[in-house]
Amino acid sequence: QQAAVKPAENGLAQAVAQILSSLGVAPHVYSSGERLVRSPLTGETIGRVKDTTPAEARAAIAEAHDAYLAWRAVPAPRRGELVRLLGDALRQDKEALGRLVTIEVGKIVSEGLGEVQEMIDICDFAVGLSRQLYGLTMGSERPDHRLMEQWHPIGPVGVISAFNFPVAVWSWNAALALVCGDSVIWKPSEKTPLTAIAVTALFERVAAKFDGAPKGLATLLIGGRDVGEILVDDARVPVVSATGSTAMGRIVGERVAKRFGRAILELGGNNASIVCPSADLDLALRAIAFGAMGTAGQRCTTLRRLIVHESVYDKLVPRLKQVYANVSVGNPIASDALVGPLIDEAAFAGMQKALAAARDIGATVHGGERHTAGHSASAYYVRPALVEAPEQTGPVVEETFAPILYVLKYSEFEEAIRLQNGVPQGLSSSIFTTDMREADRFLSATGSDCGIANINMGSSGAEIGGAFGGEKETGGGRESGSDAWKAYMRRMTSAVNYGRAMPLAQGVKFDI
Ligand code: UN1
Repeated sequence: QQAAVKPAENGLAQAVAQILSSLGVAPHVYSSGERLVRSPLTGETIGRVKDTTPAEARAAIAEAHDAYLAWRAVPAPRRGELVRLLGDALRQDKEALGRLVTIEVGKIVSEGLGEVQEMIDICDFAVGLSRQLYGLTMGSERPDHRLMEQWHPIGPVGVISAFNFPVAVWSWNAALALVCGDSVIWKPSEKTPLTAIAVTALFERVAAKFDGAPKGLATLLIGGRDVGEILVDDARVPVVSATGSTAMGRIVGERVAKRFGRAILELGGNNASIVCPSADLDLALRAIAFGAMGTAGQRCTTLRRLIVHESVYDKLVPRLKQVYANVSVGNPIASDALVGPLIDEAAFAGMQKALAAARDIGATVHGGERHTAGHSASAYYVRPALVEAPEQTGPVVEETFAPILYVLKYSEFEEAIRLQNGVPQGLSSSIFTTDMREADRFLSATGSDCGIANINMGSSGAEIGGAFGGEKETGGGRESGSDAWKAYMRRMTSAVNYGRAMPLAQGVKFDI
């Protein structure tokens, strides 16, 4: 895959061309059949890419399958060495790649860099993991028998990623899959192909110098839904890891299940924080601000609901209103604004629709308006919205991928837990309290029903060391740390008879 930029097109396109070439992507001008890539910072076209054709996609999957057949025979620690080198290359190119993330997605500079750091971290994790792909041994019930399990490579892993973490999500999957002995086929969001092309070029540079890395070990499919469907339906791809909306995941999950593949789904979140009477409000305020407004509300872990005890509501909410009214919104490469643009016009329309629905249920909306002064007409900058909602209904139970924080009031702790769990999604959650009973209750079986539950922290910004994902409509998948690697391998259970008799399990007799 090549990225095409007409150098004279505009200043931002020129900057992108420079970054791409520093990352080893040769500029190339297409004359036809191109997909335009735009930057949400200004709405300008920053590149042109060609979609992968169905025939090319099938050929790439075949090549990835061949690559897996060779790669699975390479010892795991040696596979880890390739991932170590990938991490080194990412360290070297962190600035350039982070900047490209900022230009293509609109994240502020430190978040663009943070995303690349997340890639480096998961590479480090995977290198260690390459010597720790442990199976168990069990006591056999039969004399002179050994019972054990091993974990083996499974095949090409399909990765479908969303625009909001255009490179980190690939790395959570790819770094693990590669040490597990799998190849990787990536279908990034059609909104962010340039960062994907850059990362793939960087990987190819590393792999080309690595003795024993087969061609097609990590490949890229560019395009929209039709290209993704080819990946989802291909039985040569035993695992498909998909990040994005619940609507997308429902389709991917069903289609992958139909052919008995394994889907790892990381879908919508409608994450809440509970603020208890004993909370440290200064600390909570900072955590809430980053959780709800960071990444312009476009993380799946973004804080979307705040459940505040009535005794602290009038202390906390006026302070929050002030923060919302004053937070800097703007182009993150032209200023040090903390809130960048929404990804596109559709995201803006979705936000306005949710705010209108909130007014319909009697909510009071603070902020949420578009900032146009000094911005191009095709860039969508908004003031984050703080919405005091009378009850948890309508837009409050939905995920809108924009900076909207719904604030609800509670009086009894049980009610707060009920509200926290009373939405279809189950990704992340948190509680602000200094009461140890409340804190531990929140983490217990009868507390939060989410995949992630934090104490005195926000809902977003998880470290790679833990398993990442959530329950209910979030899809149930786990990626990244802990033992998430097991989803990228097949488990083999083996019994070995080292005796001279042939006892059967469960005491069954069958004497011939
Ligand atoms: C996502 O928004 O898809 O926990 C992932 C976080 C990040 C990952 C977010 N480490 O917010």
